[in-house]
Amino acid sequence: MTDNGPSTATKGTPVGRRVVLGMVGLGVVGIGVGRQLSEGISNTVGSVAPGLASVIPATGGFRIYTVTSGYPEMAVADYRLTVNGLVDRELTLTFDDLGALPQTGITADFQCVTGWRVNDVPWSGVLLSDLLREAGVKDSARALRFLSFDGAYTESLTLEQSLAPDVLVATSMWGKPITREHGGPVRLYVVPMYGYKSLKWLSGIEVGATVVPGYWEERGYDVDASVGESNGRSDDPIV
Ligand SMILES: Nc1nc2c(c(=O)[nH]1)N[C@H]1C(S)=C(S)[C@@H](COP(=O)(O)O)O[C@H]1N2
Ligand SMILES: [Mo]
Repeated sequence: MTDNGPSTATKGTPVGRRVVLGMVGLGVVGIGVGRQLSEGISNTVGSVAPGLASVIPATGGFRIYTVTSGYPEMAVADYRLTVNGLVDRELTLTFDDLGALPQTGITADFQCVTGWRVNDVPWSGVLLSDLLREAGVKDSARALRFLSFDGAYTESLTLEQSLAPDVLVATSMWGKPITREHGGPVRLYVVPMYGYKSLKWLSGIEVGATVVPGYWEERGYDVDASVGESNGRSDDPIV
């Protein structure tokens, strides 16, 4: 019972999601139910009034999601990102290798398809387009598939979406290393799309010929997750 994610009550709500939504309505951090019950972590913030969740420094208004029973842990020294498939050069990058590539900072809102938004989050890391230039994308490539070292979550983008100037392989958030709960050491941040595109605990990028729908997309969410133009929502665009 630890399914969390982008569900809304109107669309194929996974088991467990409503429970979590009920808690976040009270301002509780929306962490996995199993972890919460077994470790009681969110109970420490359980009495915060609605709207005050942003005062919790650990999450700053984010609700922490995982589709597994916890948050995978990876020491920075052990971190590897593989880039393979339809590329000229397959890459296996360490965290330091990522740091040696051109660094880009992006400050933008983060919007989950369930309705919560965190304004003006500063991220930095390597633009996905810069990474793809390193690898060299073959002419036949049309899509990217992203893998998480949680062993369960996947995501997708078209090649065109991947080359946008606001899609980041992020290594820092709010000027600090990305925490384990937020998907550290490395996660995606896809500015123009709902949060489910921003895969946490990024471990692999497969360049391919066709889009392979990701975890929530296999469960009914739109493959094109543009904010305000997908999933039947009309949120303001993210700028
Ligand atoms: N690996 C993984 N990545 C994930 C998710 C997840 O459950 N597992 N949830 C997604 C969803 S639905 C959202 S809104 C954001 C939430 O990011 P946060 O947990 O840092 O708040 O992560 C996205 N990336
Ligand atoms: Mo989400």
